[in-house]
Amino acid sequence: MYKYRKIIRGVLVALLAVGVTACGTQSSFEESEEENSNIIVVGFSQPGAESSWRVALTDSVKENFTEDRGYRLIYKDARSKQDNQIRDIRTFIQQGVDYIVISPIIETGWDTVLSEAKDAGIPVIICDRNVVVENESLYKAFVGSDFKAEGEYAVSNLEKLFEETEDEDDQVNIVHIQGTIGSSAQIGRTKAIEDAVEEHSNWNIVAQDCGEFTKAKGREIMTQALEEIGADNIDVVYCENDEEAFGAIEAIKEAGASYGNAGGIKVVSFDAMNSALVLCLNGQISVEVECNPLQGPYIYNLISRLEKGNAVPKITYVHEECFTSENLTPDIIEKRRF
Ligand code: GYE
Repeated sequence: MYKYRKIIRGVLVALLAVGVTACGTQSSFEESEEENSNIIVVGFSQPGAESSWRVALTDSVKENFTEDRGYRLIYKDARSKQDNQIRDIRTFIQQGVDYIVISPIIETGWDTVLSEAKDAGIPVIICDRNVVVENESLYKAFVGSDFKAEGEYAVSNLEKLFEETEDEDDQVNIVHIQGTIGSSAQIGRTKAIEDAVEEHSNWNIVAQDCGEFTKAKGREIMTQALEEIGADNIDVVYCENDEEAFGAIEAIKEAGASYGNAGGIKVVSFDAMNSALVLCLNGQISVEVECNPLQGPYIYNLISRLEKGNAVPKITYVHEECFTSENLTPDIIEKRRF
């Protein structure tokens, strides 16, 4: 079906070319028809630009779907609203793109628009965060992170940091700054810390609020926690991304409290962007769980395979690691591309 659309578009573009170059030779017409019918159009819908992680994902996709490689990428930013994202996807369907790539803001609410894409014969790739739909045939493949595994990495490193405090009287008080509620990244990372609190009788979540994956919100939540609970009663701030961690650190500094491996509040964060790894190496952030935004090559690989008519795996998890000042080196940071 989408092949058919592509040929129609190629012919339309070629006819336009003929109109413009009515005096041109037959061979130039054939060339332009050939050229245009081979271009593969990909619509890429991002939920917003709330973090530098997301900007890195956008860049990675743009770098891979270039005209040189025979692609045209149409990029849309939904400015942090699911309604906008659904509207963007509908625009892609009307434009008759060949593929739709979506990083869904939250997991639910996609059944209708994905059915519309399926009815139009447009294959959909879900990237970064996942969707929960009634019928999984509504999308071809998912490529992104295993967020529960990321959370578990963070928890096992927290356990190491507090292994001497298994004593019931020694409480581990955690301020939990969540990401966008309902996004896969929030759901997996939250589940891991909530499960760990259940398992450790001396671990407590003393404050929990949504930081929307932004620095401003992270700072606001931490400022309030410091005021209401007091720095001496906070052992950990578990931030669901680096932006929130940067905001929380600003709030701690402002309150004149101490943090980091040397003493004070331990900061746990996700993404492991270059600038956050610098803070991890010098002990200001105690645990950094990597979330890999360089997903463009994976998506490119999936679409190339679909183009050849090959089957693709339903789920592809990107490679991710966990860093502390013990396994981090300046060399790793230098080589970091995000
Ligand atoms: O951790 C955060 C971003 O969905 C994995 O979204 C992504 C998250 C990432 O804004 O920085």
